[in-house]
Amino acid sequence: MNHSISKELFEKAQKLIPGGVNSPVRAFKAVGGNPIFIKKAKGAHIYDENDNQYIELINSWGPMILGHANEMIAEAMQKVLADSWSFGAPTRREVEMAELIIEMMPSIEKVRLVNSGTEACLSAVRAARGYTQREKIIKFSGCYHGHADSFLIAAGSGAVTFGTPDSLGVTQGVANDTLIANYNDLNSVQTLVDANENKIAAIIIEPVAGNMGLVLPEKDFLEGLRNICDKNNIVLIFDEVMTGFRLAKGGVQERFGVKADLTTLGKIIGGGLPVGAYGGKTEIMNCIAPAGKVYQAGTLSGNPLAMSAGLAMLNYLNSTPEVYQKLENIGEKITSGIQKINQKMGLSYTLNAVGSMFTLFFTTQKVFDFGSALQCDLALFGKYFQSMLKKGVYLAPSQFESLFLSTALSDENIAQILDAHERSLKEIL
Ligand code: KE4
Repeated sequence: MNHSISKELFEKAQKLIPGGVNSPVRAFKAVGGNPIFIKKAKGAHIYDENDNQYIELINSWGPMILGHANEMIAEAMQKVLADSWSFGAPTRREVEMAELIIEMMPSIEKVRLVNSGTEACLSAVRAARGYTQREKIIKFSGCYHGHADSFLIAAGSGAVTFGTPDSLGVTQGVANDTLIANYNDLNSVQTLVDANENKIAAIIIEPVAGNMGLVLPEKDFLEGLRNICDKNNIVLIFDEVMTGFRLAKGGVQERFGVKADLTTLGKIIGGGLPVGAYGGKTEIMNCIAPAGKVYQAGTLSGNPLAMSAGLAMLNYLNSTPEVYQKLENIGEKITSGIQKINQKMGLSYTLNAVGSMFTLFFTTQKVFDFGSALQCDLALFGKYFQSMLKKGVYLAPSQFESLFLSTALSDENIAQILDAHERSLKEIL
């Protein structure tokens, strides 16, 4: 494949933009080589600047669940352009969006719209701190909630009392209020809660984790968190930025039957435009200004153009329940096809999957938390990624990411993906 234009653009971009990209994962650092620059996309395909075609398994990291350039969403945006698209004042569409989110996610009684998943998560934590008048939070290693300072924290030496910054520019002062637990390990949570009695405002978690590769909650893990939060008056925040409206109409909470006190949303909610949201119990959300004393604001929050795209997306998902069975079927066809090929080749790589999300881990060990995900052979993953790219299949450029399927994937696309998978394994092993 000729990637000459992407290469040229990347050289220029690196002189103008840090690392040549506007978000680190796009730089292909984890898989080597230069990133490809996307020119356009339609349905299940994306095209780079040299017009190479790829079958798309990232879908903008989740939002394009109906495939690219969906006509219904495009039309919804075109309809409003003539009426202007940003006012910085309340609009009807924001009320409709709030009503729809509350209908689709029953644990959400009140909701605030923002512009990204990061903003949703940092605001939800601030709301929990304001509501409980407590300062510390617990997050889980391997979970990602955006790039707010409080989340860029690793387990520190004083692990039960404070974390340590995981990024330059994050202060120890901030890190002191973030504690790190292990995914699927309730004891690690209980230990932190016992050592910080009445000091923990919130536990924030990806209820199905996608940012260490896909990791599922083990039986009773989420219920266990719910119980710990109820017993200790801690706000349980489910970060459903990836899973909301994807794993079910009501996200993980519907699929697994455990309700959060606050939920954060993003990606699909904007139909591909920048939208995030956080919401939950009325008594917590009423702490948010101007109803309460927790300040949070945003020039483009609830932006009317983004609302038109998001409303078209969510109204479709809300009124077409069969779309979720279609996503399950597509996910099942791809993952069972991969497993069959691996078994035929005598390979037992771990594949974690749920609905339209999955990760093939280059380890034969079970992957149930960040420590086990780190066992993967990252060099081999890099070779696999590049081999699949050459065969026209566009995967997430990191072992520690989930793939996101869309309803636009046809049986023919799936056959092409499986053929590329088999040929790539033969090439790299
Ligand atoms: P944004 O600020 O990127 O919209 O959302 C942050 C976020 C919050 N919570 C979860 C569970 C997320 O997955 C994300 C963002 N996801 C990454 C993919 N791992 C976005 C891709 C990127 O960083 O470029």
